[in-house]
Amino acid sequence: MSKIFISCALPYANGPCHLGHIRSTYLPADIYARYNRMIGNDVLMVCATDEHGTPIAVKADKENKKPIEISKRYHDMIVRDVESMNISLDNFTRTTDEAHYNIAKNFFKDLYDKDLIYREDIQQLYCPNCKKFLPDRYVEGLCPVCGSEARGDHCEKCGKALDPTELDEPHCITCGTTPVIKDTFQYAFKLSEFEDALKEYISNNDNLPANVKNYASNWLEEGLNDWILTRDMDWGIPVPLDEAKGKVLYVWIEAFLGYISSASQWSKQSGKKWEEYWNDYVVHFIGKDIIYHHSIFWPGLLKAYGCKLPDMIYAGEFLSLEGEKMSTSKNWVIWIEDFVKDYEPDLLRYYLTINAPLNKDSDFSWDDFQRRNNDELADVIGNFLHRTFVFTKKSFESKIPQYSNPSDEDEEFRKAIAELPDKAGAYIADYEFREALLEIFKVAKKGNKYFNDAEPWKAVKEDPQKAANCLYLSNQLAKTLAYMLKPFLPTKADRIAEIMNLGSLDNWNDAKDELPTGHEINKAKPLFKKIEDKEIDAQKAKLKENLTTQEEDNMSDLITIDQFDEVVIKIGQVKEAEKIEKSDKLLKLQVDIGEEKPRQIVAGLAKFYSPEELVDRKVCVVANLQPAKLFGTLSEGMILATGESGALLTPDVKAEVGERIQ
Ligand code: B3M
Ligand code: ZN
Repeated sequence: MSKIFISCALPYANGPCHLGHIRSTYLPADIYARYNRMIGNDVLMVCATDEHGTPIAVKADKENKKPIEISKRYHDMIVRDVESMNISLDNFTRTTDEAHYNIAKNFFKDLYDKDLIYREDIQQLYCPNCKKFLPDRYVEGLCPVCGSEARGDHCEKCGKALDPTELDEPHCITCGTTPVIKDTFQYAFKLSEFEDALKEYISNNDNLPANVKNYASNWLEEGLNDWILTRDMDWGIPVPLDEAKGKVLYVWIEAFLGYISSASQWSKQSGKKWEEYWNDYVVHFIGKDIIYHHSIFWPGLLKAYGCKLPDMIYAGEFLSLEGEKMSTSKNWVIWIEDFVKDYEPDLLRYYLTINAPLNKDSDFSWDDFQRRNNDELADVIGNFLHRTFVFTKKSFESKIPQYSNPSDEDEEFRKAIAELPDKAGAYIADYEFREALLEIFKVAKKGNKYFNDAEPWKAVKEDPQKAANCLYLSNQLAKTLAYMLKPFLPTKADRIAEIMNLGSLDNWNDAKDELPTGHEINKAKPLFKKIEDKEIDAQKAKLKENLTTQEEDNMSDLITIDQFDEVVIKIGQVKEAEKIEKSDKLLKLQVDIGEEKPRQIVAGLAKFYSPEELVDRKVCVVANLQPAKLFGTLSEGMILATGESGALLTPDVKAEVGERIQ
């Protein structure tokens, strides 16, 4: 028996789960974990939400909330989504957990004390308008390697991990300003010292799949730079050094340690040692966009710490949706929450597994989902099971009949059933989940053909032993299918087990024992049903509708005249102006826009104008903005001014107060 440490990449707690998360990471990890438990291996499967870093901080800024409020909200949603898909994690924690903070700080200290982390004066991007450093996702621009649009920390297109200063045409994501370069200091990890060790790890590890090996060796050929491990930010784990006030650990270094903190939390609860699992066999399931981090940074850190390196890194390729790249910002996405409202999770688990091998890109399309559900799950697997159960009840009093004087066809079919557990198991053990499911499907298809050819409904009168043999074997296959489907479709497999009185399906090899003659089964209800065209049409329409509303906001930089028309800009005149206490940016203005009462508007003009300078000035006012409170003061509009210099837009003298700009 082996002990196996399985991890799923830590989802950022800045959004719920969609189909892509499930396909690339959770589902393959779950299939692998369930299978291994069934063959008697001792599995520890962990994950956590990744709650620091700019993705969450940026979202919090946008929503005017604290980062922890954002991460808690999405942590809860992610737990809900993962549970709804029946992902059998042994522990799921958070990187904001106190124990995680301690593990991360100690890890940093360990490397620092070994002189593997050093202080370095560096230059970083700084937004002169927002007056802050722009780490990672606070900046976007063009990837220096492939030229696509990229975030400051990473290019999604080519997968390269980036430093924001490398970006071409960078801009601050908060205000759009082109950042300047400013001096600061950070702490760097001597990654370059591990270049040879990493080369050896990647080239000598035959287990690593081709995509991981190829990416990693290409990057290694370019040579490794040291890796900056800290950031000037508030949100994160403080760097555990007195001289490093205001600095936090870079989210990636501590996110990796989330695997460890989740496992150690589990150890505390279970009394078992997670280290035994790590030291035996470790597999990380990740998406292909983070191969760089897992094949280079993480093994580098582990080497430095003096720990065993992962045995396997399995990287799922991308999932597109209806032939287009998924995009959460464009809402071109199917959320798990929505999916499981309409369909059982097993149907999705089936589709995402059978549709393409994990190491190839795959596409989710509603038509294809319907086709596979109807033609494969319902027509082949469901139909085979149902006719077997119904016929057993009808003609054999719900008992497994006797098998004797088998024909060649019977024996050939019996052999195919007997061979299935080892064949499918070997594929799963090799991370070839689709191949395993195809093998299972193939035998189910064979079962249908065998049943048709044997015509037990006729044979039961003309040649009762032939019918008995047919139902004996069909029930054996039904039983085998229950076991084989368990890692893939756990709920449906349990339903088959209930119908057949199999008990719990926790031992893969029990599939090999034939059910004895006389074993009684229960009345069956159909396990799979067909999905109608009109449902699929509705799903497709919903997807498009969601996109179009979002599309107007996000898809293009151009707006229509109608969209422009939604913004009501009026000529106003400042009647009163005063400073807002404790703010060096804001002024409180009373502006006449031709309405009964002047509007109170809070404007970020204090740096550029004194209150006196503004009184009586004519200005342009966005009049239909939702009121908001700034520094506790109500603001009922916006004064137009330029970003950097704060220059007011003032109309020509002839403009009348209250006139609309159009
Ligand atoms: N939080 C998610 C991602 O980039 C990132 C993974 C961390 S795994 C240690 O997909
Ligand atoms: Zn800015």
